[in-house]
Amino acid sequence: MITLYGIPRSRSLRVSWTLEELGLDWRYRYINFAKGDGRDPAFLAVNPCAKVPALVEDGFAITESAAIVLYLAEKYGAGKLLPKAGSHESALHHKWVSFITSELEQPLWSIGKHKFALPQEQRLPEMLSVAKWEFDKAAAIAEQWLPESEFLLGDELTIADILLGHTLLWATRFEQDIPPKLTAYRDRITARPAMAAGLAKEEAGAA
Ligand SMILES: N[C@@H](CCC(=O)N[C@@H](CS)C(=O)NCC(=O)O)C(=O)O
Repeated sequence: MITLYGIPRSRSLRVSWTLEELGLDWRYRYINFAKGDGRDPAFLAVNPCAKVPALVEDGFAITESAAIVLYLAEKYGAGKLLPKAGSHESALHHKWVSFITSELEQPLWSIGKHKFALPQEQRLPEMLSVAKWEFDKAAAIAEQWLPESEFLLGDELTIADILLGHTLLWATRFEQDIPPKLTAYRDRITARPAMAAGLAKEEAGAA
């Protein structure tokens, strides 16, 4: 049995979306930080960092959104969602995953943290312009790298698309402009039924 611990629209959406793309059976556990779920010893045993997403599969716990979705694709993808290991496409896939989770996501998350996520006394308004400058630079590079194909690695959806699609959704949520090709890509990728299905299951679990 697979259990996903998450919060709707957080990085757990990367995982619920992947689970749905793979057609897996899974259950959801909403972590309500406001109600103290983050301090629940049972949750801390799953993720001592007290963050979401976390996934438990038959007693095996794994955390870090990118690691979770890569693991799921390797184990259950049967050739879907990942290029062949050792191929040039796989090298490019690794490049995108690193770029998305470091260069693009981190400045964006700094904006989120200093706008709303950190405790009030830890927020620094001056961080916002620095993080925006860094995010805009990374978004311009992604715009330049974006291929003409439907997906990042050609004609098939990969994990990198799920990570980039989710990160670009966050950009919109955090009120950051993104360049035109990336905007069209975001709209196309996030219109996938599997993303809607993952989000709907998380929202129902949180209701
Ligand atoms: N690098 C981690 C980041 C996890 C993370 O920061 N999750 C946020 C929600 S998207 C969280 O749980 N924040 C709660 C907190 O920091 O207290 C990943 O990709 O899974």
